[in-house]
Amino acid sequence: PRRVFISISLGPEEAVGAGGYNNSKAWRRRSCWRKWKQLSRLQRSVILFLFAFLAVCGVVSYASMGEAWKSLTNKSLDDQRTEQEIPGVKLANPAVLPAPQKADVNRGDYPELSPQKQPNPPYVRRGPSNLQIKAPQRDTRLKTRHSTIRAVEEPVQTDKGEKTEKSIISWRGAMIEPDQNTEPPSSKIKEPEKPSSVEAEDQKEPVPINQRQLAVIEAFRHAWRGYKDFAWGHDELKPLSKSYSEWFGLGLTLIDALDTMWILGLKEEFEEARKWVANDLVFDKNVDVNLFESTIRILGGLLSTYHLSGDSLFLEKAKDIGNRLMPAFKTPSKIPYSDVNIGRGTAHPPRWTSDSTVAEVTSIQLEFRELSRLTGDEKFQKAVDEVMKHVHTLSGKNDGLVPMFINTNSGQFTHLGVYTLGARADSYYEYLLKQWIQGGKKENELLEDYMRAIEGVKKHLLQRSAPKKLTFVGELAHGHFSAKMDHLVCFLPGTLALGAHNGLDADHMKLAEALIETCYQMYAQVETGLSPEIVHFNLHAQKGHKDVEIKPADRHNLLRPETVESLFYMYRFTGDKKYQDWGWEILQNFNKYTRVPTGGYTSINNVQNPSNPEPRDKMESFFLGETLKYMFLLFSDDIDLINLDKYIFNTEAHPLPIWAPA
Ligand code: DMJ
Repeated sequence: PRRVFISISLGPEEAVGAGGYNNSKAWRRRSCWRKWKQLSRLQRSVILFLFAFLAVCGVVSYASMGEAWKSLTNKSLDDQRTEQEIPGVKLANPAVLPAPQKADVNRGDYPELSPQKQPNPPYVRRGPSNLQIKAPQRDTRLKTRHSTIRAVEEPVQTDKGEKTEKSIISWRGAMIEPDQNTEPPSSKIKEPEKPSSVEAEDQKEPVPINQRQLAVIEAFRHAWRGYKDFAWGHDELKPLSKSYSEWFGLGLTLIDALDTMWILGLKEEFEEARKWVANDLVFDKNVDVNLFESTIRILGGLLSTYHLSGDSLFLEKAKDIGNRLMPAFKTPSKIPYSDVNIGRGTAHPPRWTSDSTVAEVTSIQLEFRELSRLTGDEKFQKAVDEVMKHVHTLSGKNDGLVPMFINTNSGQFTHLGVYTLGARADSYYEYLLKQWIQGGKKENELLEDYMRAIEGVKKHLLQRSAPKKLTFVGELAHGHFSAKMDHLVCFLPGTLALGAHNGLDADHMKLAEALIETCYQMYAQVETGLSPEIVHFNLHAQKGHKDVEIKPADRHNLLRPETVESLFYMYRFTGDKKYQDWGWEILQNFNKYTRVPTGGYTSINNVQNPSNPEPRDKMESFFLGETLKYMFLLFSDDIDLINLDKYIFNTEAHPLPIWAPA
């Protein structure tokens, strides 16, 4: 049935139709209330529920928006603080060198290279001071040194092209940003590591270079001029014939000299050499190279230059040569062959034997271990560690002293019974200690072998000469002592001093002091003031005879570094100026008897004839790589110029970083 509604007007103000539009508050309130009353109970419940729900949502979202706002405010405060506290430092890169890749050989494992951790909180600098992003101080100091050189030697030049404090790298050809990374890790493992130049150094006053250091710079420049004019890009300068000799055909002198130029502050020379490395250094060559020599000179030189300059070009080249040398380890015993064809990827022993030299197979470890740390690829370290572990277990040693040869098939020592600290065994002892230091002093087998060997030296090889009672290291051949000492043995005082500095027996230092005196006498007792290659000591006083005797076949001098190297360590650790004075005498005698006026220095045939030392017409690459570098460092009073608590020198004087503790 249809329902009929009747509308009744009760008053004028309420009569919409009669009174027109009424929008008064009272009317609206009453109208709403009426509408509400007209709703069913269900409708009213739904509306009430919706209101309640919206109210709850409102309260909750208000609370969370407050939190977000608060944290936003805090973040921007943090950012401000960060900018104020470490200007110029990218906080995502604390640049802490990692734990050594292989911390403990005893465990036989290879601890992972952990990627660098994020700092927490972000603005806190972490790690020991020597392992952090490099502060501008070092750049400033290097620049100062460089400026000093220019001030003395050349008219003042403007600093054009030099980098400002904002970059990590100063002028040395390589520009890297504070957060520069090496390339991504190889397929094998982990993050690659940063160069050690990316580190902070304590804020210290720059140490100006002195007159003796300037003399070394002058000598270096003279040598370099000869190399540049007559042998550029070749292995060695022949300064008399104004030509060159080739050994591997890889610009050996240039590569060996790179980090010396960096340390001496020779900007232009470094940049020129860098260009050659970038454009002309090619390892894809059908050429046989000696594994040891190319490791210590080329791989070592490239790695240290990478660390000093931060320029990834050198790391790329180091990886290339490192990979090309790896076929040497493919032998039945895993004791590497002496020679590798770096173009063909084949390796072989010398033609006449399947033996390798003990010093050679045990003195490539610092370099390959560092290459693993930098690339994150453990294969390099694994190969060289295997050699050390194997040699550790071998019989045929005599109180820690090793024979000179080892067979690549059987893995056994050969030619037993001859023991020397000279040629073919020397750097075995040096690298025992240096690997132990490089790895953070944890690899106990290395230390054990080193300590035992030094006891072996004391027991079997030490003697005193007459008349001056010089302590020297002779040789032992099938039970017979020989009073013969190679100049090469003069690395030993420096190594002993380094060990003592790192906490080993104090009597190692005493022995080092005695031996460096002997090495100095090997120069001082000779007519030219330069040491021969080999000396024989007199054991009994004879009228008119000095301590040192020289055989005609041994009286050449190859511009070798070992004595100057040890003088450097001795001065660093004792501060005794006599070591600097001895080095200064030696430099002057090199200048007197081996300097070639048209550029370069030459090895000589006869150190006993000052009027005709018989120049040999060859400048060995280690004269620039080692001898002059150690001279420069010896004359320096700046212990931070290659700090020995941060760097370890390889046997070719290329400094590599000591790994940070875990
Ligand atoms: C260098 O190549 C190295 O120092 C090596 O360990 C021994 N021989 C020369 C320098 O004399």
